[in-house]
Amino acid sequence: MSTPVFKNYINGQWVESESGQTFENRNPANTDELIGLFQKSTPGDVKRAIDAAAEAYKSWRLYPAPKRGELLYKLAEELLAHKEEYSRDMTREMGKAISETRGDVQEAIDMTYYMAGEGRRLYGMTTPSELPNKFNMTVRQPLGVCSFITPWNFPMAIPSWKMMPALICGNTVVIKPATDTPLSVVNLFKACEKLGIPKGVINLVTGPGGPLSDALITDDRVRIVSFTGSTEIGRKVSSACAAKFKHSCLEMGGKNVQIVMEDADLDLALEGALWGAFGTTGQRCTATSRLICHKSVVDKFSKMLADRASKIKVGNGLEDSVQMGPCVNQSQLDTVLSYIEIGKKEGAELLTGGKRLTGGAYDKGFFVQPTIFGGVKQSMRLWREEIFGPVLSIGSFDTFEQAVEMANDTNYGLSGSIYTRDINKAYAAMRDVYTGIFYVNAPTIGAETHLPFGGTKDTGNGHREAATAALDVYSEWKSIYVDFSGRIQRAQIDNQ
Ligand code: UN1
Repeated sequence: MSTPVFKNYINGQWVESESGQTFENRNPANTDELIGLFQKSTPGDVKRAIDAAAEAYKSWRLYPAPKRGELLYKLAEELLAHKEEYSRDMTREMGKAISETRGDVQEAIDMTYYMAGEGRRLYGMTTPSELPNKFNMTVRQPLGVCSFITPWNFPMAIPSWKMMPALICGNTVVIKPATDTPLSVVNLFKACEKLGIPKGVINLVTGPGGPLSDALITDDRVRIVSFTGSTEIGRKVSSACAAKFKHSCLEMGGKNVQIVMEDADLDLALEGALWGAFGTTGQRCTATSRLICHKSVVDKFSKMLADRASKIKVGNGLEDSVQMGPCVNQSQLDTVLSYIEIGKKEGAELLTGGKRLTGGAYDKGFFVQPTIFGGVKQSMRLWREEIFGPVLSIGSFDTFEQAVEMANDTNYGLSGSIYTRDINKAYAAMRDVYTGIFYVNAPTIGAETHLPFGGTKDTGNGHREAATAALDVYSEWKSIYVDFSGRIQRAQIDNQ
């Protein structure tokens, strides 16, 4: 069978890059499997995509929002109809278990339905004027062209978190998906293509970051850049946007903690920790990376965890019984293995895992064992740095106050969780752990699309994705004053 070649989508057409070059997308569970060739685009391709988006914006912003919502509603139906196919493609290009890629596509569907409904809301306010015979209101206005640089860990969900609110607000879009997972965004665009979204409203350009990302950020016509990825790259995006006063919406790293109190239901906390730490091979911004236990239960709980983690079935995510897929690529695997070495050198105790999986089919993919370190101290790199892989670090505490101090002892602030039966401690933790997302008796992963998603400190830049919070990212307030008095009235001066 010949290898499929996928194109860019610019101004309503599937087109090749002007470079005439492509790059390979291979299955991380079996690198012999070539999924397809994708366009290795150039800044010139990006410029054409922005040209199209800028032109389409002129009429899309005037297209009634409820009608934009109808298109999104149809898109959600289309995604639903193709859910299984898109999920299988996603597992092939990204590696996570099929049950999880179904969840990823479902998250895109949920977001699309949700934003479709917003087409009939997009509420502003009316408020009294301080002057007689004058009417005041606020309306949301779109920004213009939006650039999206999206990650590989949620290949369809995260692009949809950005695209759907942007579209419903009346913006146009250029998206550059991660090089490891372009097929899922191609699938999203294929679904869009059938619905009659006007040409130029959505545009897709594939290829490695660097010059492409620069072109997406620096073009004067781009009003906002939304990026999900590492804090290191996010910092560069932020500075480049700041130089031109563009908006940026950044979702970056995490070092999420699960707190296990002495009164916790340990069986429940165990299921939460396993799912939080090893779901998606630990490659979620929300993954449980640190687990802190009351000292009276830490030994028992660590043993329970190590025992269960060692039994997790690792393999090709398309097999139903597989619970954990591979790392997404060689460099991610290398990072994980290097942190395992760092952990050992720092003196943490390796409780389970710690090795690359080899032999048979494992040799063709980027598989690593679910890994747990005990005795992790706050000074260690294992505690402080985001690993983005299936490595869990366990520490212990004496008092609740110490647990909160430890939970907050990180540069990041995305998600956190507490397992306890003590309602007072649960409420205190809800208030005092400084994150954008917090769970009680549930793992650190699993955010729903109608609540704001994002984090504090180095995780974000104050914005939130999803929910109505996303509308605040993709629209700007306009305050409108209508004076029907027929005379000049001067605010703050003659309002008698
Ligand atoms: C991410 O890891 O970047 O809350 C997104 C969750 C998912 C989204 C994670 N719904 O774990």
